[in-house]
Amino acid sequence: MARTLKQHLKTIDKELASLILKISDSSNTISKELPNRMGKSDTKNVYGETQLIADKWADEFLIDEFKKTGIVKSVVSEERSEVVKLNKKGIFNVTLDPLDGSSNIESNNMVGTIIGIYEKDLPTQGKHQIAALYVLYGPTTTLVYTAGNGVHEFVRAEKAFLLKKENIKLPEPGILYGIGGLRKDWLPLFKKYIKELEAQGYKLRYGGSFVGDVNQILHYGGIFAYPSLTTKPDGKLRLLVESNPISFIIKQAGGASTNGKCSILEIKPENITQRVPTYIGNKNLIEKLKKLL
Ligand code: P6P
Repeated sequence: MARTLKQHLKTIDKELASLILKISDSSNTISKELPNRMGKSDTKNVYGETQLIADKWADEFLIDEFKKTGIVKSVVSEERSEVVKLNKKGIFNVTLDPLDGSSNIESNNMVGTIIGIYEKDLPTQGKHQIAALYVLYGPTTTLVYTAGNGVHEFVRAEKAFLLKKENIKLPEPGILYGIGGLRKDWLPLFKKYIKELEAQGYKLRYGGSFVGDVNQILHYGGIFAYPSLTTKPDGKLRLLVESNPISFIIKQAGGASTNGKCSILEIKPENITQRVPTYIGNKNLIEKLKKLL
């Protein structure tokens, strides 16, 4: 039988393993609860986006789960405007996007939970992550994690998450591209770059959830971007809770990320809610793009 997540985590720090395992258990509750948490709430998040009932519930549920571990010191969540202090004696500081792509729930498309784990206090550069993971609620529930020891994917079976793929590397040269924002608002040089990819036969795959779209790049190779737009120079994705954890995972899978100038993991955050133009995928594609931009 395939190794379980619990067995796989024996290779890393015990406390960190217990936190990742706790998150995997919590994700089972989330996938069960989604059908009961449909619809819009009457509040907006700090980004001015209407919060779905599922967004708020998943946020409260996960933050409560973190508190109960006793080892999480603080949480930065997409659904909160301030750092949430949990346990003074906690070891880990966590970034959280409870339900990335939650607008997809209505149409039963990909949604996922994105988590970054630090020992250093937040906000700090993404390169200080000691682990990152995401759970994808799709036809199956899968969990992808790195603790700086490569990227490993598990699929939720009856009693446990079972190892599906270990030490995942982005396939070269990759076959997909997925780009957010309106094409008419892309910067001219970026439009030129995408035209070249299309001429080379790259296929468009865009599902409206960062975590679902990047999971495709992890499996098939290529590039995902929510680029700088003429209307939104910083794009849409949040540096701390979306782009940093995913950039860490993709780097561990042999890929790269950039905001157009430097690796996303090097960016010194000015605040916990800042957005960042996000280009992420195969190293050769990112290098080519950086030269162009
Ligand atoms: P658009 C989801 O709300 C999200 O933050 C990312 O998961 C996703 O990549 C992006 O927004 C989708 O944005 O403009 O295509 O709806």
